[in-house]
Parts: sequence; C-alpha cells; structure tokens
Amino acid sequence: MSSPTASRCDTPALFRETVWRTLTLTVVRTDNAWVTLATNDSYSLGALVLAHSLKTVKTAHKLAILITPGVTAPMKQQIETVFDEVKVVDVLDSRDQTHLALMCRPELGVTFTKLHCWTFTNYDKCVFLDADTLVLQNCDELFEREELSAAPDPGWPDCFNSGVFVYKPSQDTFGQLLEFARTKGSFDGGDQGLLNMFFKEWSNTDISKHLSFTYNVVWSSTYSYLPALKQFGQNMKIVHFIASSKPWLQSFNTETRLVTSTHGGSGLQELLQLWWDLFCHHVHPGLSTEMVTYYTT
Ligand SMILES: [Mn+2]
Repeated sequence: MSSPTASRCDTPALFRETVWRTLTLTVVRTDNAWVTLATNDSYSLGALVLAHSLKTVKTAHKLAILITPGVTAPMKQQIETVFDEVKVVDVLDSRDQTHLALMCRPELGVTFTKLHCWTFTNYDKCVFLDADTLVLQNCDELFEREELSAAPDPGWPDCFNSGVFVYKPSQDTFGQLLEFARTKGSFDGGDQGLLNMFFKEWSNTDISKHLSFTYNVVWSSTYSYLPALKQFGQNMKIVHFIASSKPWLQSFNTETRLVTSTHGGSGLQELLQLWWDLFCHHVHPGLSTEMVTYYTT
C-alpha cells in the first residue's frame, strides 16, 4: 500500500506516462507510407530504384512493399535493406477470403495481389506507386489528398491510371474490393479496370481527386503530344515506364554506363539514364555477382 507521499510523487509519473502513450499513439496513427508491389526479381529491381528515388528527393514518409513468393530470397534481402516494411502476399496458398474469391476468378490473381495494399492499416494514408515508376521531385504533398486520387490515363482520360494513386488503408475497403472483384470482375481484366469501376465517381465528382498528369507521366513509346512535353516536361514529378519503355528491358553498356533505348526519343533516353544512374549507384553494389550477371547481360 503506498503512503500519501508516494502517491503524490506518482501523479507526475502517471501523467508523464499518459502523455507519452498519447504521443506514441498519435505518432503511429499519423504515419504515412509509399507502397509498391513486386511479383518477381525484375520488378524488384524497379522497386529498389523507385525506393532510392524517393530517398534521393528526401521524402518524409515510410516505404512499404508487397512481394509475392516469385521474388527470390537474395532479392528479398536487398528489399529489406531499403524498405521500412515488407509484406509477403501469397495469394494462391492462403486460406482467407482472397483465396475463396480466386476460386471463382483465377484470372484476377495479380489484380488481387495489388489490392492487398489496402491492408497496410498501420498507416493513416498511403500512395501506391507501380514498381515501374520513378520519382523525380519530392511530392510528399500527395498525402494531403483524399482517397481515391489519381491522374488521368492518357489512353482514356475519363479513367484514372492505377500506377499512382492516393488511398486510405482499410480492411473494410479491402473486403469490399474483393467482393466487388468476385461479383463484377474488371472491364480490362486488371486492377485498373476494377479500381475505375469501384471508384467510378472519380471521373465526374470531385476535381481535387484528379491529380496533375505530372504525378504520373505515362511514357508511351510513341509520345503523342510533343509540344506539351516541351512546355511542361520540367514539371514532371513521377514518370511511369509502361510496356516497352521499362528501364530493365533496355540495353545498358556496363563500360560506358550508358543506356540505349530501343524505343522513344531523347526525352525517354534521359529518364532511362536517370533510372540506370540510381541503379548503378545504389542497387548494383548490393547485388551478388551471380545476380549482376543475370540482370545486366
Ligand atoms: Mn506500371
């Protein structure tokens, strides 16, 4: 039993502890994270370079990644040295509602993997970035946007491109997305069709959810609006290397350290060189000789 004196002394301690707990909880609740996905080792290289691009522009936010068993153990080790959180998602072997949904729609396997980004509920808000994107300037202001914010897809601008989007992690939303996928499917067979159907109000409801194209410059090999690129190119914040413009599919000369793009003009060439510079400086030194031979020849 404590004496009255001890009790008086305990009060500040208790107060301090309460304040500390409150502060700690507040910090945990307000954490934000960039989230990406890698399903194999090639995309893991993309994810590693993406992570270093975020560190280079001095982001204040955490880095999280979803990986599947298609990523090898040595590559996973590399990923763990750069990302704050690595979540392994094994869609096909799981015995949860994802598995059950997949039984009906096996073609949506990869889509479902990306949907797992909603399960990072330890973060208040997240920005998903495809592993084939590269961040050129700090864009931490994206976390001020609400779910679901994204940039228009150049192929059909009434749809958003799902390579970059702001969202709020939630088990509830994750469950709704799975149910939606199971019952309605996706009009393009992938995550972009599904997310555009689920967040269909994006196209005409709230312009603040329309991100500038500079946050997701989808680089097509035949860029169709060159004067705009010339005018606004320097504002580019995130570039998205789709299809044949993927950096790891280009030929790279290990002696000159220069990349030769097989498609696209000089603008693409410069961006690809930036990707390879980050790769050579930050990623390459961590890879084993075996991995280097495999990826750079
Ligand atoms: Mn992509």
